[in-house]
Amino acid sequence: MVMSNSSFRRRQGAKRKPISSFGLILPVMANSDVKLIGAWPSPFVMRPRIALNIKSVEYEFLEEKLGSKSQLLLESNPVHKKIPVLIHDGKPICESLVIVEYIDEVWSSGPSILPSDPYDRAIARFWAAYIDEKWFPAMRNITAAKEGESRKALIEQAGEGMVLLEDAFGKCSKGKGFFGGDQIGYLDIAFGSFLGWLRAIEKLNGVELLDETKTPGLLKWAQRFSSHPPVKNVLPETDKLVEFAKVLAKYKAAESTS
Ligand SMILES: N[C@@H](CCC(=O)N[C@@H](CS)C(=O)NCC(=O)O)C(=O)O
Repeated sequence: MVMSNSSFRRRQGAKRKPISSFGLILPVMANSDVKLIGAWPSPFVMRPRIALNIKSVEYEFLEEKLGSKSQLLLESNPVHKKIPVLIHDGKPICESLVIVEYIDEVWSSGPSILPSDPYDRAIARFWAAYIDEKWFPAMRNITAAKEGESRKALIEQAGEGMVLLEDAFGKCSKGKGFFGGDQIGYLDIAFGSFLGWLRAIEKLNGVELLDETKTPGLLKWAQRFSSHPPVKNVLPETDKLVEFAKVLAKYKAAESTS
């Protein structure tokens, strides 16, 4: 279940000792002010939320509204004007994967997110860039593409990407449950943040991208990732994203005619 913003804020704001996903009581970081500008449906915003949960860092979630940008967002990310933005002790950090790396470096109150080995780190960054630059744009554009050749090509492209990522999963996980091994790591977060939208796009378009025969490892990984404690309250339910996709499509259509 996805928590409402108010219940989320209550939970995050509560004065309690953070408990890690392993049940350990962690020291509270004194006087650390952490805010995240975001919106619940954004896969990019899910990344720092999962990373903060892994590190048991309490934060205030400042939600942007569809169709408008707050003054704080415009001031904090004047270059791209996009979410997410993490504001740590008044200092803004932009770009979701940059934020995840920052969280990993600043807080040691939970397992490491980036692999410790430099080669593994380079490979994880390589696939994260592939996901953002090639795979996600193809997948996202399936819904907007008109029936016919261009839609078919995008579905094929996204499907081929899934097969490449299935292979990457085999190599990165080294037979364990996550790209990061026994724990969810950088690449799990980079790719897993798109799982909600992947399922919504499958449903909206009657296609199967996560598939028993072509991507058996990813299929099991997706179930494992989605039910992992730092993730499960962040990844929205498929139906909620399907409804949001319809609202977004109407909003974009109205915007293009105005
Ligand atoms: N590369 C950026 C992408 C962030 C992004 O595209 N955010 C979207 C929300 S999902 C946004 O803020 N869009 C508003 C806009 O494009 O004006 C990241 O990883 O943070």
